[in-house]
Amino acid sequence: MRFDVITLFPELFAPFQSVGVTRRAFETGAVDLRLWPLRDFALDTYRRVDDRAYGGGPGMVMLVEPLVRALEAIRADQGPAQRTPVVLFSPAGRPLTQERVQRLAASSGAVLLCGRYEGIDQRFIDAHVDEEISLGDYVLSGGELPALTLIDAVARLQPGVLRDAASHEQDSFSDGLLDCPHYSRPEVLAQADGGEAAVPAVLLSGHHVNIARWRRQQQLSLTARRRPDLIEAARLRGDLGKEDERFLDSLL
Ligand code: 4F9
Repeated sequence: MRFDVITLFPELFAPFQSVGVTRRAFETGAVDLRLWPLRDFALDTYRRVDDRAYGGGPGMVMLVEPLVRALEAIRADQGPAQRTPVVLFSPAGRPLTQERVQRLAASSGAVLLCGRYEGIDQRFIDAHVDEEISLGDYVLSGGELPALTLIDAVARLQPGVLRDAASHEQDSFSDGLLDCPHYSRPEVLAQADGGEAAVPAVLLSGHHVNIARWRRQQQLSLTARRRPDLIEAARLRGDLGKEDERFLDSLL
């Protein structure tokens, strides 16, 4: 799959090309990241990509024409068979979910448009943007961090990118619930107050059925406490069985 990123700050993407899961996704060719520096597509010799807003007010607006020229260059590079949808990161978009990430991970990719300044001329959005995505109800100084967030979330789902192929089947949200707690050595941890923090005994029991049940119950109780909306959604999808419902009842 490919991501074509339109940005004023391509250098922000470099660290992710040299470390971790994203590096592996780029090296194996699972994800083809292409950066399109917006300033290269400016019309004038000052390489202007923004201007004042009609109607007045503070802040600058990203100009239509450089964006159109960047998108034309991407379309020419892709060829007609590989046209991918244009995604804009904006607080006005639909919230990003793991379900959306999974669908994108199975697709041929997207053009990621990273906004800066107060906004983008609405005429470009109306004509060319297929989907607006929000990371949450807060304002950032641009769309680069959301783009990197999306690329990371998608990259780790590509076959052969995670060291352990099963590890994302356990992730929070992969079954619509929060993840269970995890423990490693030592079995008993000395604490500053003189007490001890032990690993839950069931995890040392070697009894795989009991361990699986304990983990499921931990997921259910954590999700019920922190994110009751996710319990309701799982119920509506039919993802909760009789045993799950009995356990949830026992928490009240
Ligand atoms: C984008 C904030 C997505 C949250 C883009 C300023 C943004 C954002 N989610 N804020 N530009």
